[in-house]
Amino acid sequence: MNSGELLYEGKGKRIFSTPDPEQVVMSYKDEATAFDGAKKGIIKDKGIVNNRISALLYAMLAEQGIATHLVKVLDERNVVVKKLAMIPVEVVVRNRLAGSLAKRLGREEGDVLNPPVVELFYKSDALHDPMISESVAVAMGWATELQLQKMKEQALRINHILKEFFDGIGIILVDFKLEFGYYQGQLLLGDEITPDGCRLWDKVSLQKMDKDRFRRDLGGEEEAYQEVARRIETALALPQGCRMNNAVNRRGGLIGPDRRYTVFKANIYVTLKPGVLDPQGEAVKNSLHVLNYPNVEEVRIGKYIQVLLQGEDRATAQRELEEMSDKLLANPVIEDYRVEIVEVE
Ligand code: AIR
Repeated sequence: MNSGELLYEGKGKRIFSTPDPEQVVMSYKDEATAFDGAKKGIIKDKGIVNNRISALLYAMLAEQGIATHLVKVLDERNVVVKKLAMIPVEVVVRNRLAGSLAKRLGREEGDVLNPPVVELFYKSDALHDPMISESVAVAMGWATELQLQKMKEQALRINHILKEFFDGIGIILVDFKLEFGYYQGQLLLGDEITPDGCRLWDKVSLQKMDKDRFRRDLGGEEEAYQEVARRIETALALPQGCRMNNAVNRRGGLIGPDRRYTVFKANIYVTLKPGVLDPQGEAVKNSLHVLNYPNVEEVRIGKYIQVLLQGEDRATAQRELEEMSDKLLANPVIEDYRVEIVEVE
């Protein structure tokens, strides 16, 4: 699938070059690792499911004003992203006590952390991603104080958005890890947000729906990841497994696996045919006269309809919109309509 050069291979993804030096392809693998690579395995179709989950969440975050590296989904395992200069600092946000923090404090998992905790880790498998302070990151030249402040701010905003979203699909967002990088001077959210890098607990049963199932040999990781994807897709009203159609990404126009879609925004103006009586217009005209606008000669009232639709090309979209107008949006016996595609995203 990838014709580009392999630039980097991580534990969960490969990065390939594209003809555009500013962009790369991120390719999700089924391989699962834990404990910084010490434990290895395969979670069937994890790459496909993670691609779906991450692209949907990033598209949602983008809609809420979070700048991310996502450009477009290529196919079921591959996305095009902006090529970032990565900051080797992992930002972890925690809403509940779990994982390494629970261990550090010698406590059971589960307590609510209020306000949420933000922690920084140095991204290094060899060193097992040690926790670092901000001043270490600054002194080592990994990030400036200002950059770290922006990263933490973004991380908390992302937490706010995701926590609420997951809550709505019956999932507790316990904690998660983010990575950031720079692109043309701009701080962007990079990497992925998937059950590989989040702790997700079912709100009712408190069952784990994330990589802890694999880390702790609980089994059922494949089903758990699928269930997370299913709930996200249901919440975003997407046909399941449709692999991100455009409904979620008005900004970037996500692309499905086998067909290329664009989102078209259309304005449809429906007006009465000349000569057709317009009682509503007449009434408004009379009222305007009463309000002391005696120079109004005629008022004719129409409808303005906005439609967002996805289509393979503009001509097809135009044809479909005209069909819709004929069938439903206008009454062709007494009304004219004009379809105007104003924006192609
Ligand atoms: N994480 C951190 N480094 C790699 C990953 N995947 C994620 C974990 C967990 C959160 O960061 O998946 O959701 C906190 O991890 P920990 O081990 O510090 O408790």
